[in-house]
Amino acid sequence: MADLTQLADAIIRGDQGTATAVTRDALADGSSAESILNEGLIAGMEVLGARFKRNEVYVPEVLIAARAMKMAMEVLEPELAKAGVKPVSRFLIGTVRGDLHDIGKNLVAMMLKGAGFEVVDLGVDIPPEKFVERAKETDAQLIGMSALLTTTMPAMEETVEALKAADISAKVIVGGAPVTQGYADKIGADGFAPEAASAVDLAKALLVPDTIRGDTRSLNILG
Ligand code: B1M
Repeated sequence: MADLTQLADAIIRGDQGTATAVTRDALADGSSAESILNEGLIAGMEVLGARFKRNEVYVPEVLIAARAMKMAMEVLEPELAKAGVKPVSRFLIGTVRGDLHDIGKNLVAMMLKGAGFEVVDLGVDIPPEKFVERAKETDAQLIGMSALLTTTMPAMEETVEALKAADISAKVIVGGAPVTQGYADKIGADGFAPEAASAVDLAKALLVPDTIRGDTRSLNILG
């Protein structure tokens, strides 16, 4: 089996070439896409995040690492998506207005795809009216918002209000480093997930009552 610490190191160093090569090699060696994600990519970014916090690295290093992670994710994404039999449901996701962080949001999107969701990714800096417009267009059953800055969290509340004002019944999930369950409750979101894997669990849990409709075959897909 591939040594995924090499992948984590490549992310920390922002070495795109090694990150994509090790991701490919690990897949070829039979490592699961999920372990590559968790033990390689996420592990590397966590280390870098901690160093950034301690001012041991600065924005340029972080940007370069983020780019390496994105490139490796491009290799990994089809493999994660392959695990899904057919779309469980449509999930609209975006980073809220004023916020350009997308690594966590992309991870959530990837894991949702891996779990069989059809994901419509709006990108970053998405204003409330755009969430509303695209929710109507796509008829998504779930809407996810990500925020990494305390200053952009209020845009989540505005978006929840705009969705309610537009009579959109989709369930709303929020997440991102500064977001908490208490905040989700306060703004009237349907749920909060602290990380990507639990976002998938939450999405499934929120869907089940609507999805089953007496047909347990959909539960097999969810499982
Ligand atoms: Co930014 N940044 N940043 N940054 N950056 C943080 C968030 C910060 C905590 C760093 C710090 O000071 N210690 C700080 C925020 C402080 C605060 O508000 N409390 C900060 C700041 C201040 C800034 C700038 C203002 C810096 C500046 O310019 N002076 C600026 C703002 C730009 C803007 O958005 N308008 C900025 C810029 C950047 C970069 C562009 C350099 C880069 C982003 C690159 C990119 O995303 N493409 C960047 C990065 C990378 C970080 C850190 C280092 C790492 C974030 C990250 O990707 N983490 C971060 C420090 C840190 O977190 N330690 C920091 C890895 C990622 C996997 O985790 O996104 O938390 P995360 O996602 C997790 C969970 O939160 C959850 O699942 C994910 C995976 O498990 N999750 C969800 C996320 N979204 C979810 C949605 C869900 C459910 C779960 O449901 C829908």
